[in-house]
Amino acid sequence: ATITTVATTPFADQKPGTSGLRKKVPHFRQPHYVENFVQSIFDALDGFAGADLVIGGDGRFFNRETIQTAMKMAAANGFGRAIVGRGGILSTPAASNLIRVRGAFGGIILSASHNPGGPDGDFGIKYNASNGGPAPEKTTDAIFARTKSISDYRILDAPDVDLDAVGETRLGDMVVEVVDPVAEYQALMEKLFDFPRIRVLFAGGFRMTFDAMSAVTGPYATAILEGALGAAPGTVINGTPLPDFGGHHPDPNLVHAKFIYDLAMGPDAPDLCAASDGDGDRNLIIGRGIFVTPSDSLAALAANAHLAPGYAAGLKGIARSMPTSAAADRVAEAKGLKAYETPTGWKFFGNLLDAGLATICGEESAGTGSDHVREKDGLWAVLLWLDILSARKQSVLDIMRDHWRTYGRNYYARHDYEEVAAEGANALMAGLRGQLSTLPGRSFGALTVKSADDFSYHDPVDGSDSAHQGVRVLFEDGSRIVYRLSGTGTAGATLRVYIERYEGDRLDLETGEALKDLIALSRELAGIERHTGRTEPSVIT
Ligand code: VG1
Ligand code: CO
Repeated sequence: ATITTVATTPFADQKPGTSGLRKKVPHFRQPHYVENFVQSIFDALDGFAGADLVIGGDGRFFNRETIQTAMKMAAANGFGRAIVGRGGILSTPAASNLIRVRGAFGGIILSASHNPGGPDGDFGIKYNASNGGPAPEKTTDAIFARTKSISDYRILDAPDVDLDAVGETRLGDMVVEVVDPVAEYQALMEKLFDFPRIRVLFAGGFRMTFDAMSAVTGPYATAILEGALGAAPGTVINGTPLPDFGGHHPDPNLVHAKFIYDLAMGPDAPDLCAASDGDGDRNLIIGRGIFVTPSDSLAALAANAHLAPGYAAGLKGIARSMPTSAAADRVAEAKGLKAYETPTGWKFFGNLLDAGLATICGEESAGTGSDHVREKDGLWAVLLWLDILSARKQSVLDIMRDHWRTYGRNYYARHDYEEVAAEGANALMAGLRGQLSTLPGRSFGALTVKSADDFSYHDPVDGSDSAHQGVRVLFEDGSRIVYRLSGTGTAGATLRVYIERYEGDRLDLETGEALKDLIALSRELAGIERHTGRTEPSVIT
């Protein structure tokens, strides 16, 4: 096979967002678009000659084609081996694990996560470093800089590789190794959790429904829950990954996973309902009669993690993204652990995990994970819940009630205003930033603003600074409203408004009721209707 150098010109819009480059499929299918980005990744890296590269994705439309392109380019650029999931499948946490256990130089993960797939759906490419985690901003900035000056890329002229047979083949001088996407991941889970104890739980009649949303976790959940743990056949629903996710949004929230919410609230509710997203890094946890907000789930997992063998020695620290509720901070405080607050996006947890400063991390967007990999991990969170349930022999509802009695309750909601005009969204954020100096001391009904700022983060490990990570309005009583624009959308802008109130002993309120005045104020303060034309959010999570 020969290496071809192809002349190209830059695309202006290849700036990686919160989690890599995400665009509509037709956008990615423009000639040279994928190649430019992949070559820019390689050009931003150093010293990978002869090294291993993990490649895989969530199975969505355009996954296989892009893997072929990425493999041929990796071969032409001098990688020694590509490790690829069978069928092109690797969940994001499984890819992170594979990079780590194989000592790979890095990995290319193809996913647009919870966004819809198909010929007109979304697609994405991101690069993960040798620690298994999303490339830090220093690297994504270098990749972006390269996309703006690229003039050619290198690709091997060779026929496509068969992705469906496990084993080794060659692509020029590079070995292509197709691996079982589940095996290494399952082995890791068996190390972290008490599988025999969870088997006893299921054998005792514990019932569960796991909605894989026709996305990547199907094979993992089926092998682990129904296979290794003995959950009843049919526990995993929508377990076959489909290129278009069956036409649904593979987003495990109360809107797109309404089916399991209704199931959990219904008369024949299983003990546990759960779901994961397109690429397998998010999780939704609903016990019989109780939806556990992701922020609460992080707190409860941190409080109980020591019950699982992998965390029996206790935690080193707890990290959460800034918009995530402070429920986890209360657990950290009670346990004498350090709590970290990072900008949105898993890439900011990497340094804390690498340095041994934090063990468990989480985001309000249904992402929870630990130092076992360097991505959030949907199935891991479900298994940790199962391990805790099997150890405590209590229901999810009882565990959460007990948690709130111990730590108090952070009522929390996120209101998303999706696909609004970018101009209005930017004007709204500018308007908020303009109010930062005059807000402190102002009162709105019973609420008085204590402070207001635009969140910036100083990384305690590498000393880097990240500014403009979201506007925070903090009130005297500990309540807060946070505003930021999404960095993962592919159409227009999405405004996210995060609303939180802490209650020490009013533990049984309905969330909408508990947050009512803050919700009204969130709209008024930012002029949401004036700037976006919207009177109500499109999604509440
Ligand atoms: C969203 C979430 C963020 C998450 C990111 C990637 O980003 O808010 O918490 O890390 O998606 O998750 P944004 O910029 O749209 O708010 V995933 O599962 O899409 O890889
Ligand atoms: Co995801």
